[in-house]
Amino acid sequence: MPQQQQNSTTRNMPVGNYSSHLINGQEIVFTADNAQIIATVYSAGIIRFRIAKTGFNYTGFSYAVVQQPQSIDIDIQEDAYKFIINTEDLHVVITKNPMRISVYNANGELLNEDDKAFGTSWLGNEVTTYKKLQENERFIGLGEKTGNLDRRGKAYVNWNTDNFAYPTDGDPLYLTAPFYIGINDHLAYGIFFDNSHKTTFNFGCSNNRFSYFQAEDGDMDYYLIYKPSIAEIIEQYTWLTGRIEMPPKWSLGFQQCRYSYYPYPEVLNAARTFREKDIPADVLYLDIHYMEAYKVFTWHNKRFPDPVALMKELKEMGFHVVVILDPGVKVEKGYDTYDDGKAKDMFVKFPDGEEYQGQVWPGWSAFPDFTKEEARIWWGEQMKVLADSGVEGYWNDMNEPAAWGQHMPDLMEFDYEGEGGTHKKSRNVYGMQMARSTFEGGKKLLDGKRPFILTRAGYSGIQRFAAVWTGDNVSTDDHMCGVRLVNSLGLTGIPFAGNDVGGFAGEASPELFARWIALGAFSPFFRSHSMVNSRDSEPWSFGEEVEDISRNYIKLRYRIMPYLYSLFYESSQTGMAIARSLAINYSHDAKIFDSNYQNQYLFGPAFLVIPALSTTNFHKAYFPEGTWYNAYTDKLEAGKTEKILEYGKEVLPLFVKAGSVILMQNSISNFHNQVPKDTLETHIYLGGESSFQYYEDNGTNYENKEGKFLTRNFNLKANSLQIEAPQGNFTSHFKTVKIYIHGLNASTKSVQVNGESTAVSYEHYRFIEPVSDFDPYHFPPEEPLQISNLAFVEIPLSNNELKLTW
Ligand code: MIG
Repeated sequence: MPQQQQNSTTRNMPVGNYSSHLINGQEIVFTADNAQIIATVYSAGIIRFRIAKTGFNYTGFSYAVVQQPQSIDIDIQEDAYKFIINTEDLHVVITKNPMRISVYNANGELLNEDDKAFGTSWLGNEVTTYKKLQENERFIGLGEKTGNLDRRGKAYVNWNTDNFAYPTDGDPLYLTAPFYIGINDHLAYGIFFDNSHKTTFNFGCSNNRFSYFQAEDGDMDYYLIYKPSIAEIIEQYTWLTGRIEMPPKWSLGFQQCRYSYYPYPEVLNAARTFREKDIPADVLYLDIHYMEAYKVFTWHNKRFPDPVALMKELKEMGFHVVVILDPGVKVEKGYDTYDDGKAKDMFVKFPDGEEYQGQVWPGWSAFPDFTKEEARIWWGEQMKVLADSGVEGYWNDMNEPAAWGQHMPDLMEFDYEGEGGTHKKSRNVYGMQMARSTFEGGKKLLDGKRPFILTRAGYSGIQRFAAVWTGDNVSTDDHMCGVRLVNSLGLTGIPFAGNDVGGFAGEASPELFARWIALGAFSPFFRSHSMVNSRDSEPWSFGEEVEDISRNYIKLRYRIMPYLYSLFYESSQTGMAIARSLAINYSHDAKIFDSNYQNQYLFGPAFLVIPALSTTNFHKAYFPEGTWYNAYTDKLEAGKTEKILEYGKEVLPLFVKAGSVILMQNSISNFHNQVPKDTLETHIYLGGESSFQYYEDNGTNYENKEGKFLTRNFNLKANSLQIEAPQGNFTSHFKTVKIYIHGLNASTKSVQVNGESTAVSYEHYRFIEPVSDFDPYHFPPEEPLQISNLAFVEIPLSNNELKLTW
């Protein structure tokens, strides 16, 4: 018998040699000396390996995976030394003595192979898969992790943790996404290690032999994904773990948070100030002070005596409110939520059946067992008091779960969908299940409207339920570069993410806030937040100049909404990131991993964003392959070049890829009670080709799921733009299209619209307005931030195809 107990003489135990196998369709079950291996082909590009010490003792249930194996053509071969599994994309070799796995693409190029001695091994109950470190291998992904874009040489732990004011190399943080992408010369592959226990990923850290992924307990269970591009690898990964649903459009607007706005006149005051100052915003947050003694599902009756009236007044001003929900339920007889939860057996317990209690904001608290369906439904029902007040957004905080002291006892027991699990197995999925419960509860209560859920903790698949923010960051430039965490979440199938603009802990300087709010406008989730008792940090709190800068970029955010909303749709269909690390499109260009450039990203396919520090006006930039338009001036930058840019805090370095289509509208103050003009501004950037799929629906409810939406392809070629007829069952708000032709020869007098010659008009165009404290040094007059004489044609937009040629 294999060794079962860990003791001081435990040595590494690999799976050993092959002894027998059984083929079951797309699955092969191997028995080896010390383990069983189940290899299951999920799709042409995905193979799953489950490896357990002899005798699987689990159901194979996963909170992350939403797919079953697809039935496809595969070919299995066996000889004296090995098995081979071939699919359209994969060539997998499993040797017999010892049992080791190597994965190649269909051309026979090596993607990834086991360490020849260790492969998958155990040290006691700890299971590890060792992969040979390849010479030029890089590692990206793993979700919300600090550190460089290329994670080689580093190791990371997944153990959801309330990490207040985390250092810029802090680990672990709040969320677990055990999926990474290895990049090997010209190839890339993905590995998703679906084990909810504490896991460690080592990318050649403190060793030069292997990378490995390891779990404290449970079985080895990983999916190896191969496709030719990283975008397709993400598409496959999110096929497995699910994708976002279209969020309510208001949640893509600017969101203002603070710990905390209370009593209620403070909230109204913030709302009015946004409107008076003409700064668009859609959301205000209520942090923990809205509750009575921090009791979840209560309103503090002095601070918020009439929430219904408050929500109504805020809605009239175009604001949605998002309220915080912490999982800890105050232990207090006579408090409905606690009494009811206890009576119905909804809380996490010790193995002897006693309720677990930990201290959080309300004092001693019990924790709903979100891994139990009844508890999720129960929690959703508790939300009624908030939904009845008009709340449509819910913010799940402290759901790692956090408790003072940060050491919850491991013996606690969870339902884990009936399978049972200790704290060790359940912790990393707890936050995700809370978000799921909140999302499903919200859907039931909101009469068909889309709820918005924001979560701090999560596990792979969290994207199906909630947006994610990166917790308690700090007001420093380094933390602003925490956009890298957001981009990394995007690599891991979690596109709807952002960080606290301005920084949560500490106090932003005006320069830092200006830089950060401009950057935030190009973040999928755009929210400013700050710590209790810190300085005011609304866009107007840093002086007039920063107020102007904030207005500029928040307005720009609202103007690009037709583009951005379409990107959310794309993501809902393919899992594609919205803020795209350059590693997605330029995976094999070593420059993009350079620490000077690793923060740069594409926002959708068109915008190249260069995060700029607050301490300098000089910014190193790298332009990857292609040609790049300066977004403000239309000046061209050649690809594959490095450059030092000079921009004061008024301006975010922003470029547009030649060959792009960007769809815009005029700025509005909010999405609740304002509509843009019916002109769809279509910016095309000559010098390349692309196709952009525009998406539109009503932005508020689930009629889109019944086909009430439209898509419309904008196909840009070297000499033409084709706007295809719309598809779908929705009437567009836009009646006119104003096509701006960037890069058109300025002497062009006419273009062809559907074959008919049409005069071109010219106008000056600004992405942003000059700020009040105009500084000619930072805003050089010889290079005004304006596109002079931008060509355009304005034409009616019908449901017919439209073709523009020049
Ligand atoms: O113990 O609710 O990350 O955004 O403002 C701190 C108060 C609890 C942590 C969250 C932060 C929030 C704060 N919360």
